[in-house]
Amino acid sequence: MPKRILITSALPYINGIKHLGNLVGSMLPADVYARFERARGNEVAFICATDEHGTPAELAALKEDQSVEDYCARQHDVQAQAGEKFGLSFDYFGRSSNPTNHELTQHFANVLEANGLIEERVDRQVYAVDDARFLPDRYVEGTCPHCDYEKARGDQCDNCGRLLDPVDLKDPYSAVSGSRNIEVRETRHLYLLQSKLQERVESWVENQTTWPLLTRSIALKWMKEGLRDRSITRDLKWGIPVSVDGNDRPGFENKVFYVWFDAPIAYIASTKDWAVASGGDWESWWRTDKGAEDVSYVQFMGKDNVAFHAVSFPCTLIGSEEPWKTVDTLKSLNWLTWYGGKFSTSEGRGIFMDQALEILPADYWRWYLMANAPESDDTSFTLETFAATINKDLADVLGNFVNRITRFCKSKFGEEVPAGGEPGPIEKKLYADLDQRITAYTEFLEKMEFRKACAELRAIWSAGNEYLQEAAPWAVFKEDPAKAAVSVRTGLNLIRLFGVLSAPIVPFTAEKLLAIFGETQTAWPAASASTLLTALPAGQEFTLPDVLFSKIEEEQVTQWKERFGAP
Ligand code: B3M
Ligand code: ZN
Repeated sequence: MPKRILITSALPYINGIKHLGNLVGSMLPADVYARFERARGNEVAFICATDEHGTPAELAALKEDQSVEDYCARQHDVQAQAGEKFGLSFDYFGRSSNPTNHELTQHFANVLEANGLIEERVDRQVYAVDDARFLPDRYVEGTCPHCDYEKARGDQCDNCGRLLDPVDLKDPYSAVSGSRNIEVRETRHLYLLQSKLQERVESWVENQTTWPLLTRSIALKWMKEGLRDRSITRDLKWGIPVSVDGNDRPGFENKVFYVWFDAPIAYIASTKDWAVASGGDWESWWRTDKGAEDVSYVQFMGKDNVAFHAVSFPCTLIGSEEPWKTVDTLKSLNWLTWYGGKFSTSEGRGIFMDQALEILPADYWRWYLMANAPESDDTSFTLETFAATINKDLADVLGNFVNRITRFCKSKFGEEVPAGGEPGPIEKKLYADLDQRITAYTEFLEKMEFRKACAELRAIWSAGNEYLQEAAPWAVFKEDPAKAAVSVRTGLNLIRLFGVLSAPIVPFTAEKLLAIFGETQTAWPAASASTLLTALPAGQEFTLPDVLFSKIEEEQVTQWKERFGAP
């Protein structure tokens, strides 16, 4: 029976194209997992979207002199295209600003209120007299009360990393106009009474025994500190209105929901948009009364997003008292750093998705990023280790193997799988080795331990090289052509098997490997290596592939270091 697997990646924020750190933090591992589960014959819904509300969107639009609507529409397309070029196989890449998300967000707010979980409270907020507006979150900057950094933003200090309340900033000024004519004024907001949900959410978290350690410990820490009521509205124009026609809430005409309230709801809304566009049934993925009870739901995200997914979003879902599907497995990743420092969208530091593809094909990045995924710790990206990894793993090991065997076959047997001979002891040794490794590789992917999975895949490629080295068909060909035929046939079958196994991680390369034999898509191997490596029949034609990977030269590294401002 195929399983039904719902996969969501944290929604990339709309303010500009994402860097490699964002990519490996959620979208890429989610894609690898989605591709793997599809290959195993499972039914997958892989959903993502741009996260479009909040102050960073408005500020970015302002900077580019565009309306926020136009800015978001354009940036959505830019991100959708970059994702496609990276091979991110979303079933749907939606937008949190879509009407469906407006409806669902308002729906949740209404039911939460009906359940006694929402309350109006009067807040003190930073107000810019000259701008005639409140300055929530990033609209206000000033000096950090903890470390005296002078450009701290209202919601967070980039220097010491602490979360801030805008009213605590020293010497505040407006990020919009620079005005220092600032007051603190009273304003009404909606509060979600998370404190009332403490028991229900805590027992739900405690039941999540399959969550990885990192996730679980973050969630339990929040539980221990006690859930605090949080404001879910902001004094902004861009966003999902609180007050809508026919449902007027006096005093909330110029307010919208807080971006972190509506963004996770966009997972549901985007699934719905997808279903509407493709004729599917979204409720069977999200409503446990409509079939979702047997869905396995996996979320991918960077570690800074865990609290929102392990606590806040569950508060919304559980507090609604409606039968919504909640997450089963929450895979969170640490940071990828740029030479030990921060990748930064606002400061343009590091390599961004579009730039990466300008210099090398997607699979080079996909391989390096997944093989070095920041799973157990933060991991430093450097162009030097990147080049070394590509040259060794992709060019020397995988590329060279394919090149060598196909060219040798062509020169001695022609462009078809050679006949003759029977597998002997070295083949049997290879089968046994691969049986073990394929099982391990499959298990690592299943458990989403990507670094280990990549190490195993690399070992599988190497096993091919070692086999060829030992069988040495070029040396035995003269005396025993049948024996050479066996190793060449095995080698060609290995290429095909590499194609199947590598597909979740380096899909474009996998496609090329399979195309050598005129194949396109193959299911995850269920058989043992002895069957897998005798799958291509003698006489089967193949096409000589172009060189799969070119090595990265030292001058290129030097050039890129300069271009991307590497230290
Ligand atoms: N947009 C991640 C970020 O930009 C945030 C994720 C939302 S997931 C619902 O840091
Ligand atoms: Zn600080």
